[in-house]
This record gives sequence, C-alpha cells and structure tokens, in this order.
Amino acid sequence: MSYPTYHNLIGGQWIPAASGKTILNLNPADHFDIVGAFPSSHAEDVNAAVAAAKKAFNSWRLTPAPKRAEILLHARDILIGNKEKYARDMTREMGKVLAETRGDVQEAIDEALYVAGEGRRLFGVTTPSELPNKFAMSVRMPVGVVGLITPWNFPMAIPSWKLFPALVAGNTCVIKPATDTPLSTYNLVQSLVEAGLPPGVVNIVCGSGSATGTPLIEHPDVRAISFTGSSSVGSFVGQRAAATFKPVSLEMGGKNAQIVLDDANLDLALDGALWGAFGTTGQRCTATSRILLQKGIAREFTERFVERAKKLKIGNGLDESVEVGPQVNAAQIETSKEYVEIAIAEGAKLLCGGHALTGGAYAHGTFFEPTAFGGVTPNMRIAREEVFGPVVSLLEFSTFEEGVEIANAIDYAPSTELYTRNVNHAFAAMRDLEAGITYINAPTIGAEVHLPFGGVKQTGNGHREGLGAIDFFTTWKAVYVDYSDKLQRAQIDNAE
Ligand code: UN1
Repeated sequence: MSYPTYHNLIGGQWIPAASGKTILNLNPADHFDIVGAFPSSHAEDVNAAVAAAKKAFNSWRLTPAPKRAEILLHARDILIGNKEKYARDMTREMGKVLAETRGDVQEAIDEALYVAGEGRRLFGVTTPSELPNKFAMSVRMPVGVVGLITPWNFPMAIPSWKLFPALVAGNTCVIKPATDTPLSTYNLVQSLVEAGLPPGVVNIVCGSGSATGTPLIEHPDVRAISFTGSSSVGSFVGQRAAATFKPVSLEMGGKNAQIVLDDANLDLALDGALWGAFGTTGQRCTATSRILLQKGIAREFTERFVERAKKLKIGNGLDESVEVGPQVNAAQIETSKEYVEIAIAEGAKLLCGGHALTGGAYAHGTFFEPTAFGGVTPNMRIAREEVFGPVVSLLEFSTFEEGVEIANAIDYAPSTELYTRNVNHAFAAMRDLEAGITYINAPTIGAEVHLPFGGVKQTGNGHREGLGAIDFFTTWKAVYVDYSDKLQRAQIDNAE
C-alpha cells in the first residue's frame, strides 16, 4: 500500500529527520490502513528546530500582538473550511468517532477565536509609584522559545490550547506531537502557515518521547515546556525541566468520579455516565472512571447502565453509526486487559465487557469492549489507578458526605460531577469536591476552551490551560519611569 511521507517543519522548510528513519502512523481500526510515515527525530533535529525558533523570535516578538492575533483568525477560517477533512484524518489516525473528531477540530476553532481576542488585551496593570514624578507599570512579555509536547487523545484541540496562546503572546514554538497522531498537528500548523505565519515561528519535530521529547526539554534555549500526557512521563518532564529552572506546565492523569444521589434525574445521570465513561473510548483525562451511587438508586442505575453499555456499537469511527471507536494502540489494550485482571483478582464483579475484540470486523484493529465493574470498594486499585480505556467502576455509598469523601480520596483530580436535584448538595459539592472542574448535572467530559482547564493533586502542577494559558506563556516585567530629573531612592528618600 502506498502512503505519504511527512517531514519535520523547521524554519519554514519540510525536512526529513537526520536519521532518515520514519515511524508509521497506523489506523487503530485497521492496521493495514497506513496514514503516513512521520520522521523519527533525535537531538540534532530538535537543535535545528530550536535554532529556527530562536531566530524567528526576534521579529515575532516585535510583531504587534493584534497582528499576531489576526493570523489566528485567518487560521480559524481555514480550520472551518477543512473541518470535515481534518476530522476524518483524525479518526483515521486516532480512532475516535467522527462526531468526536469534529468536536476536536471545533475545539481548535473555538480556541482560535477566544485567544485571538487576547491580541487586543494581554492586559498588564499600572499602579502608583511610592515616589513623586515616577510612573510604574507591569507588562506581559513573551517567554521566548517554548517546547510543547502533546498527547494523542485530543490530537488537534490540545496542540491548539498550547500553540495559540503561546503565539499570541509573542513566543515561538517547537511542538512534538504524539507518535500515534502527528497528522492532526500537521493539519493545525498547516492552517497557521496558510494564514501567513512567518517561517520558524512554529516548528514541528516528530519522534518518540525519549529520542525527541527529552532533548527538547533539556535544550538550554527552550525557555518553558508545556506537557500533556501520563503522570509517570509528566514526573520525568518536570524533573528534567527543573534541572535548568524552566517553567513547566503539566497536565496529566485522572480518575474522575460521577456521584449520583437518590434524588437525581436517573435518565440524565445514565446519559452522562455512558458518555463520560465510554466517549473517546474512555481515553480522556476527564473520562468518568468511577461512578459513585447512593444506595437508594444503586441497583436500578447499575442494571440500566449495564444494559445500555452492552448495546453500544463498537467499530471503525468513520462509520457514522458507530458509538465507540478502537483504543489508540495495542499498548492501551494491554493496559485495559491488565486492569480487568487486577479488578477480578481484587474481588470486583465484572458486569459487562472485559475483553479485547479480535475476530471479524475487529481483526485488524485494537478494540476493547465497554467494561463495567460492580462491588468495587474505594481501596481497590481499579478504583484508584487510571486505566485510560473503556473500563469503569461502580461503587456505593450511603450519605452525600460519604460520596464526596470517596470522590476526594484519590490522587488524580481533573474533573468531578454530581447529579442531584438538591440545591444545597449542589452548592456544597461545588465547594467541597477536590478537582480542577466540577460539573453539576453534566458529565465529567466536555470542558469549554475559555474556562480554566487542569487538575489538582497529581493531575497537574498548578497551571491552567484555557483561562490561565496566557499566564503561563508570558512573564511579568515591572517597568518604572522616573520623570523627576533627579535620583530618587526608593525606600530611602521617601522614608518617614
Ligand atoms: C483531555 O482529556 O486531556 O473536557 C482533554 C473534555 C475535553 C478535553 C479533554 N474538552 O473532556
């Protein structure tokens, strides 16, 4: 089968990796469908990309921010025009169903509009000086060359969350997309190039985390790193970046809880649970992986949930009737299998699913059945560790307070939700659930681009995408202008 070969983007040129080697990008629904060959890059490719970004920084930082923002707006039009094509490309390389990949492209479209507005804001603050005839202000400055390392589960949205705010703030970028899904990053960057982005402002280097990501993190000319991925890799990224005192934004794992109280609208809670647990085949850091059921509704909810989970149509995401696509690769299938074994060994009850699908239409892909476990207790590993697959645990509790306590007794916390009709419990949950996001009567997935996105505890290190990204991609500079025409010594000449 013939397939296209892609190169790195360095200083506006498409250049093969110095190694001459490539990594194949396969369709997880059909491994005979090769999406393309992408460069297998190493330190020398990274060095060239960083040098190009450093060179471009000199003029990009001096381009007025409203002009930088206009390029984002043009890119947005190009994304809108190509939305269907880019969604299909994404389903082919990542597997999630078309409705979701359209949503992923839409998230980049939304991000472009939101962040372009920052081009005419990027507000700083002025404040009175303590001395007469002296003016004081705080202005946002770009950081410089930034390194962006992005995951495969939101192959266009997450790169856009990082690239667009970094660019509008005047930084230049080197992006390393996940090896499973580089094409969507190419499509995103192509939209910027067509919109008029100058050469070298965004550079793409493809390759593995160890060969490509590590030299990017360690490069002395890279001033900040933004990473989304697993907690184990994130811990490595944070430690390596700390060696050269680079600011690093980490967005990592989840074990998100949906709490359903006895007074909830059960139909709504069921819709939310199925979408939260099995949307994107469970491969979101915001996916619902624990459903906490108050005792009064636990039995009915469980029966109805399992009945509906069994009926979900699994298959190739390009088929519009399919509800659950494949997992992204064989390693993810192994993790799902491993956690099914762990849960059974711990005494949890397999309610549905539990197997990889291998025969017939599934023979050439990496498919896993929507899987639910009942009788799960909070201390079991299946209730504590991230699976990142279509595997959900059902737990029971008695009181609202106990539900919140179980939801909070976990190391990872991007997103939580509560289904209830009781306004007092809703407001208590908004205050007491430990998470970056709390939903009331809505699933754990579905964050909008203009709110802060990120988690607490081991999900992140305190930074936020969306509202908050500009804070990460700028650095404050204090500026004082003394127009007194004499030396004025702060803290001394004006002292009592
Ligand atoms: C992720 O899982 O890493 O809120 C991102 C959501 C999406 C983004 C998820 N808008 O589920």
